Amino acid sequence: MARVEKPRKVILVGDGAVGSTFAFSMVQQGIAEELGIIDIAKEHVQGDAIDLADATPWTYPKNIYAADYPDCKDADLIVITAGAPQKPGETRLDLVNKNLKILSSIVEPIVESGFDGIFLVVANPVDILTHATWKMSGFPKDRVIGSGTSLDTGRLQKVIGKMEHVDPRSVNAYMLGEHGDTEFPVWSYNNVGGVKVSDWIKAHGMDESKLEDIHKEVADMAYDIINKKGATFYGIGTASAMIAKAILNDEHRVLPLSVAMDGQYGLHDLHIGTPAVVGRKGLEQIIEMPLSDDEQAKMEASAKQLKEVMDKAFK
Ligand code: 6V0
Repeated sequence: MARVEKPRKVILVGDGAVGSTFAFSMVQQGIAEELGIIDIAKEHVQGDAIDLADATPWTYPKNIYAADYPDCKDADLIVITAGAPQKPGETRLDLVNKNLKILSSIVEPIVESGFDGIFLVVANPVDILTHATWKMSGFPKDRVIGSGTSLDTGRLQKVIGKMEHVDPRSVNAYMLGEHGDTEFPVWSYNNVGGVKVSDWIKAHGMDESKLEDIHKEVADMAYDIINKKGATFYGIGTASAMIAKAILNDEHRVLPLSVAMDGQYGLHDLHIGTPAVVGRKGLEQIIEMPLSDDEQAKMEASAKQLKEVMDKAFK
């Protein structure tokens, strides 16, 4: 008799701009067989579930529905995109108090449902909300992951790829640290085909300040988009679907995620962006990148900033 696999079940909490783009990306790529959506805007979710299911005749069959917290019980993955987004002029860290309140109203009923899978946190400030999800849920560290610097790393690959005229997927580069203003590119590593970006720049007659320009362009990209159109969602919607796929398909893929520090980079008691290996069990390995002294100082400064905000917010 043919073996019938259990459908991969994802519950999305937060059906706003980021959540619905994530859901659409899941549908387009055929990731998971079942997708339940939860939001306080219940009627909107009902409409969105029907609208998303309308895409399945041309994509992949999927059971998409408006869910409620008891549906989380047997989910494999819960993706949290519920929370206020940045307004023009606001930083991600400015969102901490309102989004921690929203988060606690979500994590509690999920845990009560008997959920025993993996949390993927996307709402901002993502490093702090991931840490808070881990604390509130009482889950082991390997089953609470944040999207970290995935989007920022993708933006960096895009900018370097454009400059060097190569496919961004061929750019080996990372932004690490906080998903926010203190994030930094790892120039001691970032390369295309083994040629460091810093060497490529020199070979093309540019000076080191070009690296700073790239860093600034990447770090400011969200602000630029928010000023122009009010929100950012295609990049993170696609990046978070890719993380979901890596987890559900047991890819053992290395991605720049927000994970619990346990001495890596000399850091403890926080979640921050670093390369990590994910698969069906969640976080499988944390990779501590060799950093230059300057990059190590930036990682520490980024962690310090997160801790300061956390200490105030968790009081
Ligand atoms: P949005 O479009 O306002 O959507 C937020 C959704 O959350 C809305 O549908 C709300 O109804 C819902 N919501 C609010 N409270 C609750 C609750 N208690 N329970 C369930 N649902 C609730 O915001 P958008 O989708 O643009 O952004 C969502 C979050 O993602 C924000 O915190 C952003 O800052 C964050 N982003 C994270 C990124 C990353 O790289 N990690 C990138 C971009 C945005």
